[in-house]
Amino acid sequence: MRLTEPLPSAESPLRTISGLLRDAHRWIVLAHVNPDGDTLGTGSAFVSTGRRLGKTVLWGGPSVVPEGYRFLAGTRDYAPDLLLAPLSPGVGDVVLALDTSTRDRSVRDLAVLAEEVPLVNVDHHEDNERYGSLNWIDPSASATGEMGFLLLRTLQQELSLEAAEGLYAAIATDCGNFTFSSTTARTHEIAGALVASGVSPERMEALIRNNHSLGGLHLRGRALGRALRVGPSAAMTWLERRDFDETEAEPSETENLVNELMTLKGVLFAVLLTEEEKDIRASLRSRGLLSAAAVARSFGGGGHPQAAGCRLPLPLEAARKTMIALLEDADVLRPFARQ
Ligand SMILES: [Mn+2]
Repeated sequence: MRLTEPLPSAESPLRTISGLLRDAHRWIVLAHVNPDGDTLGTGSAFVSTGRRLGKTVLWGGPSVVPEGYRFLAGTRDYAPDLLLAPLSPGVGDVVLALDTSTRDRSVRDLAVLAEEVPLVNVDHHEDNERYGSLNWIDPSASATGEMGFLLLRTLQQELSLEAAEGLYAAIATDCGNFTFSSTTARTHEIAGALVASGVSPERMEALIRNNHSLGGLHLRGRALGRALRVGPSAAMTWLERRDFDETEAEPSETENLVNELMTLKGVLFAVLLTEEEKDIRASLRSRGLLSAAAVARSFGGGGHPQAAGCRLPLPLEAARKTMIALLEDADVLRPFARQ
């Protein structure tokens, strides 16, 4: 396929990274904590392509793969609670961190890597800490999957169907099925190339979205039933620990739930608070002037301007009050001016 945008130039990290991957004997592919479709879909594509290229490929991260993503190739060998030290990384190995903006979101012992082992950090989060020995950060990419496509295509002309499905899952989940403002012509061109190579959008939709448990549906119902408007243009809801216990829903059932709040007319900012064992996890979405990433950062979190997350070391009630106080400030919630 022909991309209308030029391929990155020779100085691009793309060429250096693909050279490293080609020369390495073993790839260690890392996903971030609480993995989502982007880190897992992109990882899956690297795992299957690496194996076809004759590499030894290990894949893992700090958490388990949520039930809903187990359709991705290679997830059966995914190592949860992965540590690098027992793998004795050395010359001939490459460690690839995908979609992981900070060291904290990766495996616990990332620091054990010796200087001769390249740590390649491929990500599209603007606030990426550039902790790799090689960093390719492209905030214009709607998903790390877009970058994965460009990388893998330099390594292998024809992607396998399972690799193409992984990349499609990564992109479709991270750009809200091609509806978020991060979606560009390049996003569609890459998705188009993946469809041309055999990916069925209908099959992917069924695998990705139509896989909730009844408990998960009830859990979402509880959150939606509590939704409230805050100030002129924000919405908020929350889930308590007992909601998970009583519905027997997996924590991953809340993925994308916060986006439901954005379907309320006039809502420019949405917050989902989830009570966890030690603190409250906040998922933030924005399509106004108030950056979700800026709010997340003010609580020690991070993300993208339109989608971000953080943790509040507070009881649920206090977390709710904190967020309401912040969102009642109407000034920061005006919509983007039309260009
Ligand atoms: Mn991502």
